Amino acid sequence: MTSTDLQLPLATSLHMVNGDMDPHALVVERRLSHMTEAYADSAAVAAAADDPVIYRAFEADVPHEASQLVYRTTIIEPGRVGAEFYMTKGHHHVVDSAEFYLGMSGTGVIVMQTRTGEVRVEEMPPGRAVHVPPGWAHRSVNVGAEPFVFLAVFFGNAGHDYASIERDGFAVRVLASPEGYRVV
Ligand code: M6P
Ligand code: ZN
Repeated sequence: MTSTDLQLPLATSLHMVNGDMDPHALVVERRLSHMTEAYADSAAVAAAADDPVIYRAFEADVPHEASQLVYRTTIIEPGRVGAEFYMTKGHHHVVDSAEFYLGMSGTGVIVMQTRTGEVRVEEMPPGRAVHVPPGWAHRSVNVGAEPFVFLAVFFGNAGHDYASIERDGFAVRVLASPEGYRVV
């Protein structure tokens, strides 16, 4: 096999504060209307004006195949729906497999939960890495006043399984409190 049979290395520039990725192949944008079921306070969902963007993600041009490492930066805007901070939908992987997270800027936490209901919450300040083991659903939450930006790396064949989280939710919520946030 010659080197021309191989995929070429890919280099991208990640902006450590605003999460931009150059070049990127895909942008995910989720507004409140895409995830109304995620928030506990349905009156606050109904009262929210202008269907705000909750988060965006930039993905590098890596094939979604086994043996590949796909990576995304995600930018969660600061804000709340009622007392609940802006957050990602959250998902399991279709193929149980690990994910690597790295906090880049802002103040956020990652909520992880097994299918039997065990929960762990980790803070992700800039420079903090979290290994999400296979079998743990994961959701990220912006608990600060600035955008929360992080890097996520996952296997190309992982797949996103949203259905079980849409149906059952997470066992805990991250709410505003006088100390900043509380997990209830
Ligand atoms: C992180 C990773 C991605 C995920 C994104 C948004 O970047 O976990 O795989 O797509 O957050 O989260 P979600 O897919 O749950 O909306
Ligand atoms: Zn994932």
